[in-house]
Amino acid sequence: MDEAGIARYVVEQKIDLVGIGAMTRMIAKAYRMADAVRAVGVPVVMGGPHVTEMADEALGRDGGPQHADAVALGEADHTWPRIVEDAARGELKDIYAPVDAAGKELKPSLKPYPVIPWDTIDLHQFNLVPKSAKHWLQKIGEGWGTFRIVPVESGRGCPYGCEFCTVTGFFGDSIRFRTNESVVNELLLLKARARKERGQIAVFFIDDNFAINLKRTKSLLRDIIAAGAQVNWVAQISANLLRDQELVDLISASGGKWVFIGMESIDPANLKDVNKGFNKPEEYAAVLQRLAQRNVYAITSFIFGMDNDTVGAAERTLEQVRTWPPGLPIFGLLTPLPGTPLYKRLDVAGRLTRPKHWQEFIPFAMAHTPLKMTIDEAHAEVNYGWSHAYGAEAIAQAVDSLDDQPLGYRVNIFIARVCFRGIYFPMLGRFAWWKVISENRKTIFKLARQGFEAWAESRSKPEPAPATSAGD
Ligand code: B12
Ligand code: SF4
Repeated sequence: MDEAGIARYVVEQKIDLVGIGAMTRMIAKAYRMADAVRAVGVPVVMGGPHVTEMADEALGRDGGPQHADAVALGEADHTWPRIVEDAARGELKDIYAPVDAAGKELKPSLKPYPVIPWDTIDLHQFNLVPKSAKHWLQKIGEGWGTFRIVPVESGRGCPYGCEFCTVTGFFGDSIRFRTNESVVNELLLLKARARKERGQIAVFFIDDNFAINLKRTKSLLRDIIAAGAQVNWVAQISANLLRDQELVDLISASGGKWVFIGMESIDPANLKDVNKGFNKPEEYAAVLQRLAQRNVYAITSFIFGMDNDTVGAAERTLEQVRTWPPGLPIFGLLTPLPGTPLYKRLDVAGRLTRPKHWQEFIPFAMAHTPLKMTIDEAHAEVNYGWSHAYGAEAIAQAVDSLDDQPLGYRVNIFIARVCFRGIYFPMLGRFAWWKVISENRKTIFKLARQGFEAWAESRSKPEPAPATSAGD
């Protein structure tokens, strides 16, 4: 919806209160939407990591325009019911803080957790299969009529405190988990739904560091296996925790397919600068090998524009990446998000070039000056990373390196690479898709030929003799 659309919708549906959550990256759009809703006389409450740090901005107390009638600070599990009650009485307050009567901060426990009706809820927004392909894809194997990636939370918090990260400040360093039982029940509901609708479901465990408590994660994965609740899943886990062989075995046995690893840099000096010295670049290769041996692959995330980065950082990183099992490398720029220690350090040093960068959001653009290169050079490094990791040659190389694996794995890595390419090179319009297909035609033909050969081979095998009954 655009601004006019949302205003119309709110009026037509007679909506009395609108809640908007947003990350820093999309806050400018969130404010525009909030302005449109407030213009038709409906109050807006905003929440999430950005307004928690910038409540005055949202409430128009910093000299700028007001966008929200109320702001929910931090985790709003307990404050949301209060907000709704106050709104119904027409007594909305400006700020809702997650504190008890004595003013002490309340961190919601995840032990009692609401049951999400995954068996009946509308899952349309999570579906990646276009409508036009649904009919045909439904008939393949167990059915691919839908492919939904569903976010599931199993715990909150990460105590590591990396300098650029919002999480430790936002959720506090108190780590909380749901019960194994409630997570397993959710997976069972999702699995049954996929089977019933002849579609596929994968789960994205949104925990910031899914294995932050190894003992608990292993016990959850064991319970998933015992209950037969395996679905394909992806999670974020820091590299240091993946040293544990037993954990990797359990990840694979419980349905883990992709692990997102915040590698950030191959330079230990950079890692130390951002308080992520627990990442050891010399062990990245071994970690990725351990995962790949169990057919689990990695989304490896790198940040350029760090203080020790110099021109050529992207190629130096790619030299390493090329020696690792194929995965999905992604590249970003060091971004000072409000409220983070990084923001404060750069602010004090006078290095912020766009202190309110979120108000004029530009994708992949720095908001401060790096120490050993210019801003333009940092932008060029990111461009180099994406262009070279997602060019047709690199994609073909990734697919070929899996030649000893079943066809499904190769198709999987090909589709994933093409989709991830879209993070940096927006895939808008048919022409963009045709261009990608044309550039990668050799790999596509190769995969199609292998698929046809496998199909023909299975057809040429003699039919097994029909079973005879004891009476024949
Ligand atoms: C899942 C996730 C994603 C997914 C989202 C997919 C999906 N379908 O959900 C994907 C992978 C797309 C993603 C992408 C990005 N993400 Co992200 N993501 C997360 C993650 C891990 C979980 C979010 C979540 O669901 N949390 C659980 C819920 C319960 O917490 P919550 O959302 O904060 O909500 C609570 C409160 O904030 C509040 N609240 C939230 N909204 C509202 C609204 C109202 C009205 C009220 C009252 C309260 C309220 O109440 C909730 C309950 O307590 C968070 C980290 C984290 N643990 O939160 C990072 C996080 C939100 N992402 C972050 C970032 C930076 C990004 C990217 C910009 C990364 C990048 N460089 O590209 C992109 C941007 C994407 C875009 N479209 O522009 C940052 C945001 C920091 C910031 N200040 O904005 C976070 C905090 C991680 C971090 N390391 O700092 N992300
Ligand atoms: S390990 Fe990940 S979630 Fe934890 S503080 Fe560092 S970047 Fe944030």
